[in-house]
Amino acid sequence: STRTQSTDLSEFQRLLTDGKWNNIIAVCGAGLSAASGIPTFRGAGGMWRKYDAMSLATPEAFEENPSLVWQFYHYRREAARKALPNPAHMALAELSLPWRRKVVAPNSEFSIITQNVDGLSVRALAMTLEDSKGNSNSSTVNTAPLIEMHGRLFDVLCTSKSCGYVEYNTASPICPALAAVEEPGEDNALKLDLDIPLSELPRCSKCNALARPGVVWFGEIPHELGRIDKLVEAADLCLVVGTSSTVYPAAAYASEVQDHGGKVAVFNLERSAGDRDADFLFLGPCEETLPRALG
Ligand code: BJW
Ligand code: ZN
Repeated sequence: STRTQSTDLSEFQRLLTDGKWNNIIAVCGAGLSAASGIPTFRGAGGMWRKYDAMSLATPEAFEENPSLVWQFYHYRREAARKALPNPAHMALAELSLPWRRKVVAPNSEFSIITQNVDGLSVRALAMTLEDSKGNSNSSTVNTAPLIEMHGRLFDVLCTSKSCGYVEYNTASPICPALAAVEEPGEDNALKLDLDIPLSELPRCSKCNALARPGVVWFGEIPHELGRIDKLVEAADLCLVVGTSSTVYPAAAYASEVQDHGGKVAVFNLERSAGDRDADFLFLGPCEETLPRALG
Protein backbone atom coordinates (compact mmCIF):
# COMPACT_ATOMS: atom_id res chain seq x y z
CA SER A 1 0.00 0.00 0.00
CA THR A 2 1.02 3.63 -0.24
CA ARG A 3 0.30 4.55 3.33
CA THR A 4 2.44 7.45 4.42
CA GLN A 5 3.55 7.85 7.97
CA SER A 6 3.85 11.15 9.78
CA THR A 7 6.11 11.87 12.73
CA ASP A 8 4.95 15.47 13.01
CA LEU A 9 3.40 16.17 16.42
CA SER A 10 2.02 19.56 15.46
CA GLU A 11 0.40 18.13 12.34
CA PHE A 12 -1.26 15.52 14.57
CA GLN A 13 -2.40 18.20 16.99
CA ARG A 14 -3.95 20.22 14.15
CA LEU A 15 -5.74 17.14 12.79
CA LEU A 16 -7.08 16.39 16.25
CA THR A 17 -8.68 19.79 16.58
CA ASP A 18 -10.08 19.97 13.06
CA GLY A 19 -13.14 18.20 14.42
CA LYS A 20 -13.38 15.26 12.08
CA TRP A 21 -13.10 12.52 14.72
CA ASN A 22 -16.18 10.88 16.20
CA ASN A 23 -14.73 8.16 18.37
CA ILE A 24 -11.20 8.19 19.72
CA ILE A 25 -9.77 5.31 21.72
CA ALA A 26 -6.46 4.97 23.55
CA VAL A 27 -5.03 1.45 23.86
CA CYS A 28 -2.44 1.58 26.63
CA GLY A 29 0.32 -0.63 27.96
CA ALA A 30 3.11 -0.75 30.51
CA GLY A 31 5.13 2.04 28.85
CA LEU A 32 2.41 4.49 29.95
CA SER A 33 3.43 3.86 33.57
CA ALA A 34 7.19 3.57 32.99
CA ALA A 35 7.81 7.21 33.98
CA SER A 36 5.92 6.52 37.22
CA GLY A 37 8.63 4.01 38.09
CA ILE A 38 6.64 0.88 37.26
CA PRO A 39 8.79 -1.53 35.28
CA THR A 40 7.53 -2.69 31.89
CA PHE A 41 7.43 -6.35 30.89
CA ARG A 42 9.34 -6.20 27.63
CA GLY A 43 11.31 -3.65 25.63
CA ALA A 44 13.40 -0.75 26.92
CA GLY A 45 13.20 -0.45 30.68
CA GLY A 46 11.73 -3.95 30.82
CA MET A 47 12.47 -5.56 34.12
CA TRP A 48 11.92 -8.81 35.93
CA ARG A 49 15.29 -9.91 34.54
CA LYS A 50 15.82 -12.58 37.12
CA TYR A 51 12.28 -13.87 37.03
CA ASP A 52 10.47 -14.19 33.77
CA ALA A 53 7.27 -12.26 34.44
CA MET A 54 5.58 -14.17 31.66
CA SER A 55 6.12 -17.44 33.48
CA LEU A 56 4.69 -15.98 36.70
CA ALA A 57 1.60 -14.49 35.07
CA THR A 58 -0.16 -17.78 34.38
CA PRO A 59 -2.78 -19.85 36.19
CA GLU A 60 -0.38 -22.81 36.00
CA ALA A 61 2.35 -20.91 37.87
CA PHE A 62 -0.11 -19.99 40.61
CA GLU A 63 -1.32 -23.56 40.92
CA GLU A 64 2.23 -24.85 41.05
CA ASN A 65 3.65 -22.26 43.46
CA PRO A 66 1.16 -19.77 44.92
CA SER A 67 3.78 -18.58 47.43
CA LEU A 68 6.15 -17.53 44.63
CA VAL A 69 3.40 -15.85 42.60
CA TRP A 70 2.04 -13.98 45.66
CA GLN A 71 5.54 -12.67 46.48
CA PHE A 72 5.79 -11.35 42.92
CA TYR A 73 2.38 -9.64 43.18
CA HIS A 74 3.18 -8.31 46.66
CA TYR A 75 6.17 -6.57 45.09
CA ARG A 76 4.01 -5.27 42.22
CA ARG A 77 1.35 -3.99 44.65
CA GLU A 78 3.98 -2.13 46.69
CA ALA A 79 5.42 -0.54 43.54
CA ALA A 80 1.98 0.58 42.37
CA ARG A 81 1.05 1.97 45.80
CA LYS A 82 4.15 4.17 45.87
CA ALA A 83 3.79 5.36 42.27
CA LEU A 84 2.07 8.53 41.09
CA PRO A 85 0.40 9.19 37.74
CA ASN A 86 2.80 10.84 35.25
CA PRO A 87 2.10 13.52 32.60
CA ALA A 88 0.99 10.88 30.07
CA HIS A 89 -1.71 9.55 32.45
CA MET A 90 -2.73 13.15 33.14
CA ALA A 91 -2.97 14.02 29.43
CA LEU A 92 -5.30 11.06 28.83
CA ALA A 93 -7.33 11.90 31.93
CA GLU A 94 -7.79 15.46 30.73
CA LEU A 95 -9.00 14.26 27.34
CA SER A 96 -11.57 12.24 29.30
CA LEU A 97 -13.23 15.47 30.46
CA PRO A 98 -15.97 16.72 28.11
CA TRP A 99 -15.02 20.40 28.34
CA ARG A 100 -11.36 19.66 27.64
CA ARG A 101 -12.29 17.54 24.61
CA LYS A 102 -14.44 20.36 23.31
CA VAL A 103 -11.21 22.32 22.80
CA VAL A 104 -8.72 19.59 21.88
CA ALA A 105 -10.87 17.22 19.81
CA PRO A 106 -14.26 18.84 19.24
CA ASN A 107 -17.37 16.64 18.87
CA SER A 108 -15.55 13.44 19.70
CA GLU A 109 -16.16 10.66 22.19
CA PHE A 110 -13.14 9.19 23.92
CA SER A 111 -12.34 5.97 25.81
CA ILE A 112 -9.28 4.53 27.47
CA ILE A 113 -8.64 0.80 27.17
CA THR A 114 -5.67 -0.06 29.35
CA GLN A 115 -3.83 -3.33 29.80
CA ASN A 116 -2.23 -1.93 32.95
CA VAL A 117 -3.21 -3.27 36.34
CA ASP A 118 -1.59 -0.50 38.44
CA GLY A 119 -4.67 1.73 38.76
CA LEU A 120 -2.73 4.86 37.77
CA SER A 121 -5.15 5.90 35.01
CA VAL A 122 -8.04 5.78 37.48
CA ARG A 123 -6.07 7.88 39.94
CA ALA A 124 -5.15 10.38 37.21
CA LEU A 125 -8.83 10.75 36.34
CA ALA A 126 -9.74 11.32 39.99
CA MET A 127 -6.99 13.94 40.30
CA THR A 128 -8.10 15.70 37.13
CA LEU A 129 -11.70 15.82 38.32
CA GLU A 130 -10.59 17.18 41.68
CA ASP A 131 -8.50 19.86 39.94
CA SER A 132 -11.26 20.97 37.63
CA LYS A 133 -14.14 21.16 40.09
CA GLY A 134 -14.54 24.87 39.52
CA ASN A 135 -14.84 24.25 35.80
CA SER A 136 -17.99 22.21 36.04
CA ASN A 137 -21.33 23.58 37.16
CA SER A 138 -22.84 20.19 37.84
CA SER A 139 -21.79 17.87 40.64
CA THR A 140 -21.53 14.81 38.41
CA VAL A 141 -19.40 14.75 35.28
CA ASN A 142 -19.66 12.22 32.49
CA THR A 143 -16.02 11.30 32.08
CA ALA A 144 -14.97 9.04 29.24
CA PRO A 145 -15.04 5.28 29.88
CA LEU A 146 -11.89 3.71 31.28
CA ILE A 147 -11.54 -0.05 30.90
CA GLU A 148 -8.89 -1.99 32.83
CA MET A 149 -9.00 -5.06 30.62
CA HIS A 150 -6.32 -7.08 32.45
CA GLY A 151 -7.82 -6.48 35.87
CA ARG A 152 -6.34 -4.71 38.87
CA LEU A 153 -3.48 -5.44 41.25
CA PHE A 154 -5.65 -4.41 44.20
CA ASP A 155 -8.52 -6.75 43.40
CA VAL A 156 -8.24 -9.96 45.37
CA LEU A 157 -10.15 -12.88 43.97
CA CYS A 158 -11.44 -16.01 45.70
CA THR A 159 -10.22 -19.18 43.94
CA SER A 160 -13.29 -21.15 45.01
CA LYS A 161 -15.60 -21.41 41.98
CA SER A 162 -18.68 -21.62 44.20
CA CYS A 163 -17.70 -18.36 45.96
CA GLY A 164 -15.80 -16.14 43.51
CA TYR A 165 -15.83 -13.18 45.88
CA VAL A 166 -13.81 -10.16 44.69
CA GLU A 167 -12.49 -7.70 47.23
CA TYR A 168 -10.77 -4.39 46.60
CA ASN A 169 -7.86 -4.44 49.02
CA THR A 170 -4.94 -2.01 49.11
CA ALA A 171 -3.48 -3.23 52.42
CA SER A 172 0.30 -3.27 52.71
CA PRO A 173 1.24 -6.02 53.11
CA ILE A 174 -1.92 -7.85 52.18
CA CYS A 175 -1.09 -10.55 54.76
CA PRO A 176 1.54 -10.64 57.54
CA ALA A 177 3.66 -13.37 55.92
CA LEU A 178 4.32 -11.17 52.87
CA ALA A 179 5.89 -8.47 55.05
CA ALA A 180 9.09 -10.54 54.90
CA VAL A 181 9.51 -10.09 51.10
CA GLU A 182 12.74 -8.17 50.57
CA GLU A 183 12.83 -4.86 48.72
CA PRO A 184 14.51 -5.29 45.33
CA GLY A 185 18.20 -4.33 45.23
CA GLU A 186 20.04 -1.85 43.00
CA ASP A 187 19.83 -4.16 40.00
CA ASN A 188 16.06 -4.50 40.53
CA ALA A 189 16.53 -8.23 40.89
CA LEU A 190 13.62 -9.64 42.85
CA LYS A 191 14.25 -12.16 45.55
CA LEU A 192 11.17 -14.29 45.75
CA ASP A 193 12.50 -17.09 47.87
CA LEU A 194 10.12 -17.33 50.82
CA ASP A 195 8.22 -20.56 51.22
CA ILE A 196 4.95 -19.33 52.68
CA PRO A 197 2.47 -22.03 53.75
CA LEU A 198 -0.90 -21.92 51.99
CA SER A 199 -2.68 -21.10 55.24
CA GLU A 200 -0.63 -17.87 55.58
CA LEU A 201 -1.23 -16.63 52.04
CA PRO A 202 -4.13 -14.22 51.38
CA ARG A 203 -7.48 -15.92 52.00
CA CYS A 204 -11.00 -15.05 50.89
CA SER A 205 -12.70 -12.93 53.55
CA LYS A 206 -16.04 -14.63 52.79
CA CYS A 207 -15.21 -18.35 52.62
CA ASN A 208 -11.53 -18.54 53.65
CA ALA A 209 -10.43 -20.32 50.45
CA LEU A 210 -7.07 -19.35 48.94
CA ALA A 211 -7.26 -15.94 47.24
CA ARG A 212 -5.37 -14.84 44.11
CA PRO A 213 -4.50 -11.52 42.48
CA GLY A 214 -7.42 -10.12 40.46
CA VAL A 215 -5.44 -9.82 37.25
CA VAL A 216 -5.88 -11.55 33.89
CA TRP A 217 -3.25 -14.19 33.25
CA PHE A 218 -2.34 -15.84 29.94
CA GLY A 219 -5.12 -18.12 28.79
CA GLU A 220 -7.75 -16.22 30.79
CA ILE A 221 -10.40 -14.00 29.26
CA PRO A 222 -9.80 -10.23 29.58
CA HIS A 223 -12.54 -8.08 31.13
CA GLU A 224 -15.32 -6.30 29.22
CA LEU A 225 -14.43 -7.70 25.79
CA GLY A 226 -17.94 -7.02 24.49
CA ARG A 227 -17.78 -3.37 25.44
CA ILE A 228 -14.24 -3.10 24.05
CA ASP A 229 -15.23 -4.65 20.71
CA LYS A 230 -17.96 -2.02 20.30
CA LEU A 231 -15.51 0.79 21.04
CA VAL A 232 -12.92 -0.61 18.63
CA GLU A 233 -15.56 -1.07 15.89
CA ALA A 234 -16.69 2.53 16.28
CA ALA A 235 -13.23 4.08 16.56
CA ASP A 236 -11.94 6.35 13.83
CA LEU A 237 -8.77 7.24 15.70
CA CYS A 238 -6.72 4.87 17.84
CA LEU A 239 -3.88 6.08 20.06
CA VAL A 240 -1.52 3.21 20.89
CA VAL A 241 0.41 4.20 24.00
CA GLY A 242 3.40 2.39 25.52
CA THR A 243 2.54 -1.14 24.51
CA SER A 244 4.74 -3.65 22.70
CA SER A 245 1.55 -4.79 20.91
CA THR A 246 2.51 -8.41 21.40
CA VAL A 247 -0.28 -9.59 23.71
CA TYR A 248 -3.71 -10.41 22.25
CA PRO A 249 -6.46 -9.42 21.97
CA ALA A 250 -5.21 -5.85 22.70
CA ALA A 251 -2.46 -6.16 20.08
CA ALA A 252 -5.08 -6.45 17.33
CA TYR A 253 -7.16 -3.35 18.10
CA ALA A 254 -5.12 -0.83 16.10
CA SER A 255 -5.23 -2.84 12.89
CA GLU A 256 -8.95 -3.45 13.40
CA VAL A 257 -9.44 0.32 13.50
CA GLN A 258 -7.43 0.70 10.29
CA ASP A 259 -9.31 -2.14 8.62
CA HIS A 260 -12.51 -0.10 8.80
CA GLY A 261 -10.83 3.10 7.68
CA GLY A 262 -9.66 4.64 10.94
CA LYS A 263 -6.27 6.14 11.74
CA VAL A 264 -3.63 4.96 14.19
CA ALA A 265 -1.08 6.99 16.15
CA VAL A 266 1.64 5.09 18.03
CA PHE A 267 3.42 6.59 21.03
CA ASN A 268 6.34 4.38 22.09
CA LEU A 269 9.89 4.81 23.36
CA GLU A 270 11.13 2.55 20.57
CA ARG A 271 9.90 0.61 17.56
CA SER A 272 7.13 -1.87 18.38
CA ALA A 273 5.03 -4.50 16.61
CA GLY A 274 2.79 -3.12 13.88
CA ASP A 275 4.17 0.42 14.01
CA ARG A 276 5.23 0.29 10.35
CA ASP A 277 1.56 0.55 9.44
CA ALA A 278 0.79 3.40 11.84
CA ASP A 279 -0.43 6.67 10.32
CA PHE A 280 1.48 8.58 12.99
CA LEU A 281 4.56 7.35 14.82
CA PHE A 282 5.88 9.29 17.78
CA LEU A 283 9.02 7.65 19.08
CA GLY A 284 10.15 8.83 22.49
CA PRO A 285 8.87 8.84 26.06
CA CYS A 286 5.07 9.12 25.98
CA GLU A 287 5.17 11.27 29.12
CA GLU A 288 6.65 13.91 26.78
CA THR A 289 5.03 13.18 23.42
CA LEU A 290 1.46 12.57 24.61
CA PRO A 291 0.97 15.84 26.53
CA ARG A 292 2.27 17.68 23.45
CA ALA A 293 0.05 15.75 21.06
CA LEU A 294 -3.04 16.30 23.20
CA GLY A 295 -1.99 19.75 24.38
C1 BJW B 1 7.52 3.19 26.55
C2 BJW B 1 8.13 3.88 27.61
C3 BJW B 1 7.86 5.26 27.73
C4 BJW B 1 8.75 1.83 27.70
N1 BJW B 1 7.02 5.84 26.83
N2 BJW B 1 6.73 3.79 25.68
C5 BJW B 1 -3.39 -14.86 19.05
C6 BJW B 1 -4.59 -14.20 19.10
C7 BJW B 1 -5.25 -14.05 20.30
C8 BJW B 1 -4.72 -14.56 21.47
C9 BJW B 1 -3.52 -15.22 21.41
C10 BJW B 1 -2.88 -15.38 20.22
N3 BJW B 1 -1.78 -16.08 20.46
C11 BJW B 1 -1.70 -16.33 21.79
C12 BJW B 1 -2.76 -15.82 22.39
C13 BJW B 1 -3.03 -15.88 23.84
C14 BJW B 1 -2.35 -14.86 24.67
C15 BJW B 1 -1.32 -14.03 23.94
O1 BJW B 1 -1.55 -12.94 23.46
N4 BJW B 1 -0.09 -14.50 23.87
C16 BJW B 1 0.97 -13.76 23.20
C17 BJW B 1 2.22 -13.78 24.04
C18 BJW B 1 1.14 -14.27 21.81
N5 BJW B 1 -3.38 -13.96 25.18
C19 BJW B 1 -4.11 -14.30 26.22
O2 BJW B 1 -3.97 -15.37 26.80
C20 BJW B 1 -5.17 -13.32 26.68
N6 BJW B 1 -6.42 -13.97 26.74
C21 BJW B 1 -7.01 -14.47 25.66
O3 BJW B 1 -6.52 -14.41 24.56
O4 BJW B 1 -8.22 -15.04 25.95
C22 BJW B 1 -8.88 -15.74 24.92
C23 BJW B 1 -9.71 -14.90 24.03
C24 BJW B 1 -9.66 -13.53 24.06
C25 BJW B 1 -10.41 -12.78 23.19
C26 BJW B 1 -11.23 -13.39 22.30
C27 BJW B 1 -11.28 -14.76 22.27
C28 BJW B 1 -10.53 -15.51 23.13
C29 BJW B 1 -4.87 -12.81 28.08
C30 BJW B 1 -3.63 -11.99 28.13
C31 BJW B 1 -3.30 -11.64 29.57
C32 BJW B 1 -1.99 -10.89 29.68
N7 BJW B 1 -1.61 -10.79 31.05
C33 BJW B 1 -0.46 -9.95 31.41
C34 BJW B 1 -0.24 -10.08 32.93
C35 BJW B 1 -1.28 -9.28 33.68
C36 BJW B 1 -1.07 -9.32 35.14
C37 BJW B 1 0.22 -8.64 35.54
O5 BJW B 1 0.43 -7.47 35.25
O6 BJW B 1 1.03 -9.31 36.17
O7 BJW B 1 -0.71 -8.61 31.03
S1 BJW B 1 1.02 -10.37 30.49
C38 BJW B 1 1.58 -8.72 30.34
O8 BJW B 1 1.58 -8.35 28.95
C39 BJW B 1 0.52 -7.85 31.01
C40 BJW B 1 0.41 -6.70 30.05
O9 BJW B 1 -0.81 -6.04 30.22
C41 BJW B 1 0.57 -7.37 28.73
C42 BJW B 1 0.97 -6.44 27.61
O10 BJW B 1 2.22 -5.89 27.83
P1 BJW B 1 2.47 -4.36 27.46
O11 BJW B 1 1.60 -3.52 28.25
O12 BJW B 1 2.44 -4.21 25.99
O13 BJW B 1 3.94 -4.16 28.06
P2 BJW B 1 5.35 -4.49 27.39
O14 BJW B 1 6.33 -4.51 28.48
O15 BJW B 1 5.28 -5.66 26.51
O16 BJW B 1 5.66 -3.25 26.45
C43 BJW B 1 5.96 -1.99 26.98
C44 BJW B 1 6.22 -1.05 25.84
O17 BJW B 1 6.38 0.25 26.38
C45 BJW B 1 7.51 -1.37 25.06
O18 BJW B 1 7.18 -1.40 23.69
C46 BJW B 1 8.42 -0.18 25.38
O19 BJW B 1 9.20 0.21 24.27
C47 BJW B 1 7.44 0.89 25.72
N8 BJW B 1 7.92 1.91 26.64
N9 BJW B 1 8.88 3.01 28.31
C48 BJW B 1 6.50 5.10 25.82
N10 BJW B 1 8.38 6.00 28.70
ZN1 ZN C 1 -14.50 -17.15 48.77
